[in-house]
Amino acid sequence: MITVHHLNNSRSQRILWMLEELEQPYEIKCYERDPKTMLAPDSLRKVHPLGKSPVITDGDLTIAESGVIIDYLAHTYGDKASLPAPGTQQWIDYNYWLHYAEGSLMPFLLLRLIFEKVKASPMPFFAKPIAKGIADKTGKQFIGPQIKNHLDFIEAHLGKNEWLLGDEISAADFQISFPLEASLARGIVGRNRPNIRNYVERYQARTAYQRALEKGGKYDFA
Ligand SMILES: N[C@@H](CCC(=O)N[C@@H](CS)C(=O)NCC(=O)O)C(=O)O
Repeated sequence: MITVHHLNNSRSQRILWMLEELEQPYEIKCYERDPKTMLAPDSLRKVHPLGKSPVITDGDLTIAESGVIIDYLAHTYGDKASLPAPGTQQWIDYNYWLHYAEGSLMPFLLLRLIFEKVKASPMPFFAKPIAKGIADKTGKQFIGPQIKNHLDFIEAHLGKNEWLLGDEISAADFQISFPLEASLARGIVGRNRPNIRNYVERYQARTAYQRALEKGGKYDFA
């Protein structure tokens, strides 16, 4: 039996969505973020030394990193016929989007979140304008343009493709859901991105997505 070690408001929501799409039985073990630090509880380290979510166990296997989990589930429980053959452009595109979400897009969203937190953190009054100045400058000159570059790219891609890999939903769509949902929730994706908005709305309306939401508990990004 697959066990999903699920942290509230986190990337593990996309694993629940995938398992619901696959109609694969699984159980959920829930973990709650510390409301102050937002970190996962130490008990998650018993499953994997980094103590991050998602992690799944399946029999003797312990699998961390959402890209690896999604790829494992697609190959183990998915429709093998729909998986792209190694060496083809489809296979490269599948792997590209699977790695892209965590490897290229998430780091800039995380940087933005960190600098926003720095600005809002309590600090001596004389340090506040300095911290705000550094955060604003970094945001304007580096992080903001990088995020715009990525969102322009995704917006253009979704203008030409219903799903990331074309006409059919695939594992790559589960993987990109978290950064897009976090971007929408934080107002980073605005009204000027109709393709991203429609794409997210389209998959969030799927019954499997709705079932995953019910099972996963609190998730602020849907
Ligand atoms: N690249 C990893 C990131 C895992 C990760 O950082 N997960 C966050 C939740 S979205 C987490 O566990 N945060 C709690 C913590 O760092 O203590 C993946 O995609 O699985």
